[in-house]
Amino acid sequence: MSDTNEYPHFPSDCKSLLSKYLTKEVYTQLKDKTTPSGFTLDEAIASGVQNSDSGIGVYAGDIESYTTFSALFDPIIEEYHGFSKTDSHISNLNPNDLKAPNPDPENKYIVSTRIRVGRNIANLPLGPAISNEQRDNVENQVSQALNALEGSLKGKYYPLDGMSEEISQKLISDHFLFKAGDRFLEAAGLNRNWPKGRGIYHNDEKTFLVWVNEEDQLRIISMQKGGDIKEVFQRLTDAISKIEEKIEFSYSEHLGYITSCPTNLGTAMRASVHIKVPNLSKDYTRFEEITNKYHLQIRGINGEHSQSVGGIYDISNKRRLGVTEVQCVQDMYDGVVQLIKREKELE
Ligand code: ADP
Ligand code: CIR
Repeated sequence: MSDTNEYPHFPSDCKSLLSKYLTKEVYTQLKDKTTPSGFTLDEAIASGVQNSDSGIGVYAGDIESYTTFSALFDPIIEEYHGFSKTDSHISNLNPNDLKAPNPDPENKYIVSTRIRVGRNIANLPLGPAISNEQRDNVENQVSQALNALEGSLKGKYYPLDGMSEEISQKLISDHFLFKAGDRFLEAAGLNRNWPKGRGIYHNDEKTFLVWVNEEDQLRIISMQKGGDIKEVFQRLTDAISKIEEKIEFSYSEHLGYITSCPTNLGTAMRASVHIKVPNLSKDYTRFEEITNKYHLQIRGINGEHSQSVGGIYDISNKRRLGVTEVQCVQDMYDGVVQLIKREKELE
């Protein structure tokens, strides 16, 4: 991890929000501050300094990073989320408020639906600043809570440490498990002591999964084939409330659920479909017109920073903070309805 205490160099083609908002003045103002878990500005910016192709480029080491380094985080949060430092976040995880009849009952366009939230445990550092011992304690606490789940959420926790290469590769290519060695997370200190303390919990059908100690301490995931978005949301909200009976999550009135990457603050939710739009995606400008209008992000189908394969894209909500969970899923749903409509017109 770089810890230079000197204003970093950003190449002239660097477009990250870090390079935009880390002025020399802001750097000088913040460079000698530390949070209660000992996290520094140089650590917070290491990912964007080492990866000049970052979109954002910063990570928080603890909840206090967002206040200690607010001169940097506030404008980044404001630009990404359109959420100002005096706004408050509101949560709504009630699936009855979601209007989302299956937009593709014949399974022609939507390959699969996945909704995840990030969560971190209250009163502990986030991944970039957590100690090895604290990370192992998170793993114990979370795996115990998960192993006690019953009914359709019942499953098993599989630690990454000791998992065969064959099994982990299969879980990754089937879209169930996170990849190892992400360079953005590496530079942020999130891969320290890998693979210890990391793992995945899932039920037998692999419709409910929890990643442990990746970018966030928990990534709670509900997914299945096809486009029944409401069913996926219902399963997720049910799982979240069961886990919350055992574990208190880090939450603030202002920023909602606290996550290591500022793009995930608030709901920490990414609701996505893998959708086949081979015709529409040929006209990328038109494709982006629709995704921008509905506040959606386009990713490739093998996770963030990957490419599309066969005209299939990962489409998800971009807004997460200052909007409710129901609204995040509604954004994705409403945009997907339009994408399907447009794709049909082009067939
Ligand atoms: P995150 O969702 O945590 O932001 P990624 O973009 O890296 O992270 O995606 C994690 C994994 O989830 C990847 O393997 C990706 O292909 C898979 N995934 C995302 N959305 C879907 C979906 N709708 N259907 C199937 N797999 C998905
Ligand atoms: C970046 O800055 O590009 C990485 N740290 C990932 C940021 C979150 N992802 C996103 O908004 N697409």
